[in-house]
Amino acid sequence: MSDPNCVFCRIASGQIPATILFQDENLLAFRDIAPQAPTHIVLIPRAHFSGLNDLTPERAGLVGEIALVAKDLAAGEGLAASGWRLVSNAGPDAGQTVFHLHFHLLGGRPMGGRMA
Ligand code: D5M
Repeated sequence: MSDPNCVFCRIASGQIPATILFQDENLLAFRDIAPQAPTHIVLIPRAHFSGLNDLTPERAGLVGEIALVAKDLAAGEGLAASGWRLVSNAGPDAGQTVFHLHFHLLGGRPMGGRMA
């Protein structure tokens, strides 16, 4: 369930520091190291799997949990009215670089029609 070579597993286990904003037994949320917007938060399950390409019915509940935590974090960042985006890159063409399921919570600037 954890990959010692995975940067997000290492953040989840405390081996790599991160600015952690939320954690419970299933999930972790922390600020992105290379923010693409004034608010850029990464949300992950603690369980290691590559991303949406490996989502199974058994794991699907994690996505709902992530969305709920994202909603609360967005509100805490003052983004509820201005708007925010929750996106997961699945595979190389989408720009996925870390192969542990994660969602980006982005906000604090207009994004218009751009997806990221
Ligand atoms: O997004 C992977 C994201 O992970 C990218 O926005 C940078 C972020 N990242 C990578 N390493 C770290 C650490 N150590 N702390 C915080 N954020 C990190 P992708 O969708 O795979 O391109």
